[in-house]
Amino acid sequence: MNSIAYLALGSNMGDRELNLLRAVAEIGKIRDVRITALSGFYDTEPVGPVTQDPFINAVLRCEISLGPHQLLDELQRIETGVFRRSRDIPQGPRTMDLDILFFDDLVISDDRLTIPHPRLHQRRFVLVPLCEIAPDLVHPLIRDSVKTILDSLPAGERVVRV
Ligand code: PH2
Ligand code: MG
Ligand code: MG
Repeated sequence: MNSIAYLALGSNMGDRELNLLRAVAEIGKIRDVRITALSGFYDTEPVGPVTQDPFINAVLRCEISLGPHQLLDELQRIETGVFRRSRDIPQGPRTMDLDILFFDDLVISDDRLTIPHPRLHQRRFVLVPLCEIAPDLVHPLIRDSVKTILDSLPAGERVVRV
């Protein structure tokens, strides 16, 4: 295990908490991935252009000996294979959304993957659970800790621990 990745989990369709628990179990089953921290689960107001139901969100840390694109392949396999998610409305409702937030301090942008996740620094539903498990983690582009980034956001959408 030679890298550390932080992943965001989100669901706003079906049994949202059960979906997150199932996703954590599936991520734990990936060869070459070991989960080393899991935040609490948060009930969060939907953010973005689409009117939709509230989400449950969480964040986890894992040790991993896959590359970022191999990890993306595994997460997409879980989204489509386990949760039967099909091509859906961008930023719209979903049974499971698994996003890579950070992968070591890599900065990547290609047609499949942008790391760090391009909107994480604006999203309380990511930063609040992330601060629970890694407040001192430094964003490699912004060069501030996630705690500092969260503290500098204006009061925003509802994020409540369940
Ligand atoms: N995901 C989105 C769009 N909006 N809002 C919340 N609260 N949580 C999410 O995970 C979320 C969202 C698209 O990925
Ligand atoms: Mg997402
Ligand atoms: Mg996604």
